[in-house]
Amino acid sequence: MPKYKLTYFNARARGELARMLFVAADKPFEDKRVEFPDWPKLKEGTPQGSLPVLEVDGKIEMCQSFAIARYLAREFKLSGKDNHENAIIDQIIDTLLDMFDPFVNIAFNPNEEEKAKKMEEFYKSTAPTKLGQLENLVKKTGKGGYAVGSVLSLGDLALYVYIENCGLADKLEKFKLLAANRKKVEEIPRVAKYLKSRPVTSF
Ligand SMILES: N[C@@H](CCC(=O)N[C@@H](CS)C(=O)NCC(=O)O)C(=O)O
Repeated sequence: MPKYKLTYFNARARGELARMLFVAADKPFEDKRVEFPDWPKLKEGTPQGSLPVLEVDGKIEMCQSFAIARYLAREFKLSGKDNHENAIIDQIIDTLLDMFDPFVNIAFNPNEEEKAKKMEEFYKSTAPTKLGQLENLVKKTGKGGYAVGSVLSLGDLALYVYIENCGLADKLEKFKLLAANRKKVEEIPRVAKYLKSRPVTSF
């Protein structure tokens, strides 16, 4: 079994999907959480000056959160069963990013007044539009509560993490399939245990 080390900040954000893949697949990994004051001196030693970074057996080192997630999903048999299912998972991921990217831009806006106005607009317009598109994808391709096909995949875990990252986990009343999908993920005993014990962070 390869030795995995995931380095990210002490936050969920772009690191949590890889963590969830390890947990769902029951693969041990070192969960290295860098504190923000320690980051500047580590930054230069990373492949692109950003986190997350994944190391495998101390030899392979890669960055870019979704390259890491797809790599782990392929290793752990959590990608789609064929090219078509993988394309649907990719559509889910890209739709989630269409939602997460504007959310991050707004969340880091230093102008508090503008931030509040744009955040309101995000929850009123961008988020429901994107959630509606995701609900349609799941409706078309998921079975028995799963997002794609009838088994757990990267698609389910990406939905779980990025819906939470955008502060939408408790705003799914109108999106029944997405809500049911969240429940499906939370019901996996290893995941349930992890969700209860993971560090509590604000994002
Ligand atoms: N597209 C990259 C973005 C990576 C990224 O922006 N990471 C942020 C944390 S979420 C980071 O390392 N920020 C610190 C910095 O850029 O110095 C990915 O998905 O991994």
